[in-house]
Amino acid sequence: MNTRMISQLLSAVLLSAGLSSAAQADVRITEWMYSGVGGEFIEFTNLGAGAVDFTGWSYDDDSATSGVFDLSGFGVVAAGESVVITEDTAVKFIADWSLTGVKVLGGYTNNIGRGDQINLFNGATLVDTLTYADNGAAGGPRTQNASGIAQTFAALGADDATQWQLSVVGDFENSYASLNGDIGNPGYTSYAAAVPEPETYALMLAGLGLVGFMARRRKSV
Ligand SMILES: [Ca+2]
Ligand SMILES: [Ca+2]
Ligand SMILES: [Ca+2]
Repeated sequence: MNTRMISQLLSAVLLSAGLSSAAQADVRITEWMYSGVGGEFIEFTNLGAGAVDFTGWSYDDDSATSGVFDLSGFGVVAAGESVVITEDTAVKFIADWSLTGVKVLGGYTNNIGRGDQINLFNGATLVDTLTYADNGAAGGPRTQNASGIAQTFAALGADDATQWQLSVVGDFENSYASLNGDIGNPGYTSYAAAVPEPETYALMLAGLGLVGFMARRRKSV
């Protein structure tokens, strides 16, 4: 591989990195439990490369109306950060799940049922939606006393509940039992780590540059 080819490869890597981060939807529904011994909850995660200001964001169930439950209280949500809403009080939810450093907004009253819809809005714009009903056409797991988690990264944002499954203790999302015995992983998703940070691209490029340098050295010896 000559220097020109290496520099072309580097450009291609840079370009694909830029494109994939731009095409990456920023915030996704990443977990939900419609009913539990403790309060039901929904988790949203910022899967983008940059922070997202939640001022003016809101949640609703199948009435699908923006502004119903205000999410402005989350403030600025960092890249990779998961935030949680619950019908419980935030204080009780945080205690039940032994959370530290997780933003929780409690007290929503537009509860979700066994078959329902989760809608996330930025202003009037629908950012993500998930329709589910284990007893209906939408399918998906019955998230009673255990939350629903996406089987793959691609399932996030796909609005296809059949690509979700019940969390079990010790699964790939590090699910665990709350003090109430509900199973889940509120405030965390392994999928956040699947999104490369800009620093990672820089490291990849540095690595490629080193490979190119060594290749050139080997040739000149
Ligand atoms: Ca419920
Ligand atoms: Ca409903
Ligand atoms: Ca989670």
